[in-house]
Amino acid sequence: LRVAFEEILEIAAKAKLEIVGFSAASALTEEATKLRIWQENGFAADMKWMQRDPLKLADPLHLLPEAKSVISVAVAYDRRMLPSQKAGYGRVARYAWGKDYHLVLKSRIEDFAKLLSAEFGEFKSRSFTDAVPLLERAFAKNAGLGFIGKNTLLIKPKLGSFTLLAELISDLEIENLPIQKKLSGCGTCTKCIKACPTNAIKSAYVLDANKCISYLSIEKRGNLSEEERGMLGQWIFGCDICQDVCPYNHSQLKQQFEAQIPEFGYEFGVGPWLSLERVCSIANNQEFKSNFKDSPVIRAKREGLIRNAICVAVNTGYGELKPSLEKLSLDSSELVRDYASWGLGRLS
Ligand code: B12
Ligand code: SF4
Ligand code: SF4
Repeated sequence: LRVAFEEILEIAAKAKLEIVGFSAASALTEEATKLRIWQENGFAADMKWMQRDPLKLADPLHLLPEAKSVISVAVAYDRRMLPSQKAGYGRVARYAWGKDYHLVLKSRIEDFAKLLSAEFGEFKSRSFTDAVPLLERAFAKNAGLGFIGKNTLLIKPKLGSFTLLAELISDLEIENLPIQKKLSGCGTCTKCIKACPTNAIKSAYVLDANKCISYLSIEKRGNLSEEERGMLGQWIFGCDICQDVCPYNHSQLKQQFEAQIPEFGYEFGVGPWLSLERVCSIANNQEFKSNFKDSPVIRAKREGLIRNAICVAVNTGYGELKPSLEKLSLDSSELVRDYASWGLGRLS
């Protein structure tokens, strides 16, 4: 099925998707090589899904053999000024302030696909956001949505990097594609590399996940070393430091919430700060799931989030958490018990 890109843009606008670009559904061999080097350096840490064959991660045909195009979409999330820090709270990265994007953005893309098929007839497609074995940023960059910054994030001039990516891979052949404008990049700036408190950005464009607070607080299961516990600082879930310092994001911080997807506003989720007491009072996995079923925070699991909360309490000297830690030292989870005892020791 052949369709002109202008027609797709019109339908995307109806689906309330404004930042949309197109690229061919073919393997990105150069990117696959960079990914292989990254894997060989051990920078994927324990993320099994990032240790897959690089040629697969760089090739959308593995996801849809009939694919002809990748429609990439970027959506801004909550860019309001950060409300000031409260004692006894851990900081949450912006992308996780509101409702879970895996739910909201995925269904937006699916609605978009339905509108397309209502207009053009049936076609083969699959939609994804984040949870996909594909180099989403590389495809978004090739689709003209932005450039890759030295912090490895996709940056769109005039919008910054506080965006989430999604894509519709389909057998639509997209015609009349405009010639892409050459985007400016980072230039001589190295602010993100210098600001990263754990030196996780090894060199421009290369991130070692083992050292990234986002990895440690969200993806890493089980125990953290003594050093890693300190590395979390005040972050209970994710980290925004290498984006907060980026000049492309500065003019983007707003007083008012103006996002395409209202559910990304912090009123729809856990917000910028999570109470350490609240996290430590979650009695079991079921209660954890019902508390966070609509939030990206669910990814950390109960044990992980309590572990992080105790680290934040220790890192910020929040002794008021001790009564909760007393209770947790009798918890059914060994990891939680260990962290509770460690926290009690450190806060005494
Ligand atoms: C694994 C993963 C992580 C890991 C590893 C991050 C990383 N940089 O690789 C961890 C858990 C640390 C992580 C953290 C975050 N993540 Co994440 N993550 C992913 C995931 C699943 C895969 C990323 C990936 O492919 N990594 C592998 C490396 C090799 O890829 P890469 O860094 O893009 O490498 C390319 C370039 O850097 C370049 N390159 C590599 N080496 C070299 C060398 C030179 C010299 C040059 C020029 C280029 C170059 O080529 C590579 C191949 O294209 C994607 C979703 C997806 N399926 O793509 C989301 C994704 C990248 N994450 C996202 C987000 C929001 C985050 C966080 C901001 C969340 C937070 N606030 O805590 C942080 C940001 C940390 C950071 N600075 O990157 C968004 C980013 C949106 C955007 N605007 O870019 C994505 C796209 C999810 C989504 N659908 O929106 N994430
Ligand atoms: S997310 Fe935080 S820890 Fe990870 S690279 Fe950026 S500043 Fe460093
Ligand atoms: S802080 Fe500077 S170097 Fe880092 S991504 Fe932004 S512009 Fe690029």
